[in-house]
Amino acid sequence: MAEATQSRNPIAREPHKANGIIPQDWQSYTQEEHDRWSRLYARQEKLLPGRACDAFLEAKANLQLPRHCIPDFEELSDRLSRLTGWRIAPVAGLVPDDVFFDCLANRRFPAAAFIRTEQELDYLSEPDVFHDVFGHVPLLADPTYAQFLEAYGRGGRRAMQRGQLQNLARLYWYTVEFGLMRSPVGLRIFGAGILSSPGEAVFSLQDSSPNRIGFDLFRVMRTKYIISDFQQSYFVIDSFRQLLDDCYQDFGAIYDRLRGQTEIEPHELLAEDRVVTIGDMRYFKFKHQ
Ligand code: HBI
Ligand code: FE
Repeated sequence: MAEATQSRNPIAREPHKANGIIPQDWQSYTQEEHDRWSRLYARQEKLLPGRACDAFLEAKANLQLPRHCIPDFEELSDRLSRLTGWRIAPVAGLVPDDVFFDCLANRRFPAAAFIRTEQELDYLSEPDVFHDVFGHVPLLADPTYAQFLEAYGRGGRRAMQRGQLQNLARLYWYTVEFGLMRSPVGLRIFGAGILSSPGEAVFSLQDSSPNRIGFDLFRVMRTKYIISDFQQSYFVIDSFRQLLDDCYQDFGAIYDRLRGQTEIEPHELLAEDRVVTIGDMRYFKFKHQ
């Protein structure tokens, strides 16, 4: 990661000079890097029919997301912006929270320009261009999802002012990154962290280990999460409309109520949960024994 960040471009080493946004410099990708994208794409494409939500599969086709080379962000942004006004802003890696929220509030999605190394093909801890563009960008073409993410960005500024970032980050984590959705034919994936991961695309839907729990905003904001492994609980929304309606409000009153509440452990189930499946935690017990 550090290596890739440094090689791409001088501004990447001093991101504060450009608010973290850098030129993508598409010409500088090597053939090996394009080929790596191609292999990551092919691997996910095989797994996602019947697992990813329809909105994702349709948007990916509508956007003509390139399969054989790393997308040119400008070209892709031109197609995306005709659909929902969203554009992709190339960044060197994680940007500061305030920049991140400002981008989202203005329908700009910060996407890493670098691609993971060959050694990190299966997992890397920081988002790269495959995670950001393959995982996140297609759903930005869905009008309801597009509106949700913009509202999330605006909520981010308010949460920062109120010192409530942790609660808001949990909402992002359990929806935008690791969310599941009901469909008439079973659960489907919409979280980008799952859509871009071969292991978790299967685990999140088919493994007996994790809990799958009906989405509840207040509950999710109380729930801790693990960053570098599969999730112990996944939350299931009914639709993007439900997600948007639940979240299209000032969270001030919710933050006030949260102050008196205990946090919930990632594996914990509550009596009031709308449980879809109770996990046997097999995977986590094995890992931590
Ligand atoms: N920067 N590029 C990038 N991508 C993210 O997902 C991201 C970020 N900065 C901050 C951040 N996420 C989190 O603080 C939010 O999820 C709350
Ligand atoms: Fe992400």
